[in-house]
Amino acid sequence: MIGVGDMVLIEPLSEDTFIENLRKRFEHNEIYTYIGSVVISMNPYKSLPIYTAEKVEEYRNRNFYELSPHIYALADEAYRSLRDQDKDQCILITGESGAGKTEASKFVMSYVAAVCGKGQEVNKVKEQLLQSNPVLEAFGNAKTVRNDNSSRFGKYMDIEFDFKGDPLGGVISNYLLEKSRVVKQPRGERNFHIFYQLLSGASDDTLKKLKLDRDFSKYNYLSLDSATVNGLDDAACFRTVRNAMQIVGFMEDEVQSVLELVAAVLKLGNLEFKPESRCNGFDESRIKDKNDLKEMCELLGIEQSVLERAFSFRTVEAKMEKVSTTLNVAQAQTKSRKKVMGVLDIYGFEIFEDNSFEQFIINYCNEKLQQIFIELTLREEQEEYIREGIEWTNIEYFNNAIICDLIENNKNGILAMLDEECLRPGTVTDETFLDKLNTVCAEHQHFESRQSKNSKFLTDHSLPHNCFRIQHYAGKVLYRVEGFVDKNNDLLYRDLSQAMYKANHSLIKILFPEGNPAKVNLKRPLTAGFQFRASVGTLMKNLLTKNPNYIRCIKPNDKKAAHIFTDSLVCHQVRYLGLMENVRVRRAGYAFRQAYEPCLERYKMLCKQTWPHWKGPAREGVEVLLKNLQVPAEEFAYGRSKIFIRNPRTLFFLEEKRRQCLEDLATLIQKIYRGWK
Ligand code: AOV
Ligand code: MG
Repeated sequence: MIGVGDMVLIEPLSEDTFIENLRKRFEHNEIYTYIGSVVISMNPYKSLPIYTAEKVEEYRNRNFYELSPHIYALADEAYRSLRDQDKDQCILITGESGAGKTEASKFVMSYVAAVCGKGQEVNKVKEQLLQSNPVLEAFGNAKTVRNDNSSRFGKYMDIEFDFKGDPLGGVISNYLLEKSRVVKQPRGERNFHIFYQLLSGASDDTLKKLKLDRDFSKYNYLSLDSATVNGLDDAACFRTVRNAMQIVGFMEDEVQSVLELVAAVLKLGNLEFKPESRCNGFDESRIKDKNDLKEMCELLGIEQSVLERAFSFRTVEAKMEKVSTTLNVAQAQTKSRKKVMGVLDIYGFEIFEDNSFEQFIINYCNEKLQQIFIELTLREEQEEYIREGIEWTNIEYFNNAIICDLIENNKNGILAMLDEECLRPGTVTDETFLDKLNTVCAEHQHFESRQSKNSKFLTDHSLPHNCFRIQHYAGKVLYRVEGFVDKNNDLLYRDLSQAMYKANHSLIKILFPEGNPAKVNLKRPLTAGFQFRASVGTLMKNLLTKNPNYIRCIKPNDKKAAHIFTDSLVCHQVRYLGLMENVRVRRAGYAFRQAYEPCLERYKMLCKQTWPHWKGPAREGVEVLLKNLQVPAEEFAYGRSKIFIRNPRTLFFLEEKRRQCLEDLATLIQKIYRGWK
């Protein structure tokens, strides 16, 4: 073992030894390290031979601490608890942009797919689950300065299993795609992968049908300074995506419709408008060069005059709706309760030079996830010891609940204020929103102590005039308010959606249901911020009903490079992720706990006094059992309703004894059986 596999065992424990251990392991390609049951994952930025079929076999059905740390051990543990103990699981993957979350989520999924169920029908389901990834990444990931394959949407996938642990299908929910990227990308970044993939990888024939040119420079929406990404073969990716779409279940004509839509978006980006004054005093815009418009209309089956009219009074962006995909394939056995494993892979915390509404939403989402970790791992664990009457010295940690509250509070949270501003009659601009924010937060700051949430809203006179700054758990971020109001309103003018609804194109019709004149809805659509807050709230509630498994991803350097370990960068992440506190809570505590009854039930065969039946209270039975097995007294503590075991090794010892006992029993039965024959 290189260094220490479980940070809980590190001696002496300090930030330095912690980081030194990570570094040592990283240098030897040991990218996984435990803190108890939490897996720390360092991004190696190179492919390692540790995800082979042999590795899968090695980790399959083994106890968590038996082998060296690996993401497969976590996946195996989660899958077995789901299958054998009927506990729904969730895999929570966190870390900043580029730390390796998406890769981790795919390793978990492929491991689970490799070990669960067999047979033709089941294999088909597995393939569909796995192949959803390339499709989603093509349309939802893009190169950013932080990550060449950055997720620009949040993804939560529930994989459903039957009572035997065979996969039934999956439900994917997507969270707020960064759609503004379609129209504009920051310097050094790209649009969504699919655009480049299509132009590079489609056959000449397909491109001709789509009225497209292979040359990126023909399209305004495709940034030129970074159109290709090192080591990324867009053409090959296109073939993978096409194939994946087929496996996931898109019919050939549906694939065609999707590609037509992609082509139409590129054409839309080329439309230029020139203002024209009319005699009635209104400004009207006219489209300069009509060829792109014509081709776009042909692709989408829209009458050119209809679209032109819709465009004439206002220029707006095309809207991409939030979609939720259901991949429910095998419908067999659905009567019995489904078991569920949720895998959450969101966009990681990010700080850019220029941060807008999108970063605000992304970072808010990360705050919420950190909150779950704090609640379940730091707070609840400590509270449980107190509840169970186990002696305990409290461990201090930073609780980011105040930052979440600053953003999401119903009354005076930033999102609520933004909504209020968006709904207010009169002239509403990004500046009026910022004024309001500053006034309200400054007022509170005046009255409340520095400990309040408003101390996380940083005001000082050095701020550029159109910005506000928040002290997030992972660092200070300066947000520029420009576009906040528009992006939150997320309005698509009705004349446009109605024009799109008239299209003779099945996909477009589905995408613009609000354009159906029969369904004119005069209610104001919900704001983007409101919808996001609500869906994140629902997600958090959902996650809290499941047994959490944590993967904490760490980025070793800022250069997307292998072999570089930047101490200061790693240290910063270790701090804000609360990993030191995590070790301290874990060390001071007990690695394993179980209610007395199931514990006695599982191990009672190891002791004559408790086998086959123990008549007294379960707690006393467990006491007798452990004494009998000569487990040292400092290894366990008796809580009110649970037994606490300090060291994982003790648990192995019990498990090993149990296994032997079962084996002996099996041999005995065989002997008796043979004797009969
Ligand atoms: P992220 O999901 O955490 O960022 P990714 O999972 O996309 O980050 O990882 C970024 C890149 O790091 C990948 O494209 C790989 O090149 C490399 N990488 C990560 N993990 C591994 C691994 N285990 N083995 C080899 N290479 C790896 V973001 O989506 O931007 O928050 O929003
Ligand atoms: Mg990602």
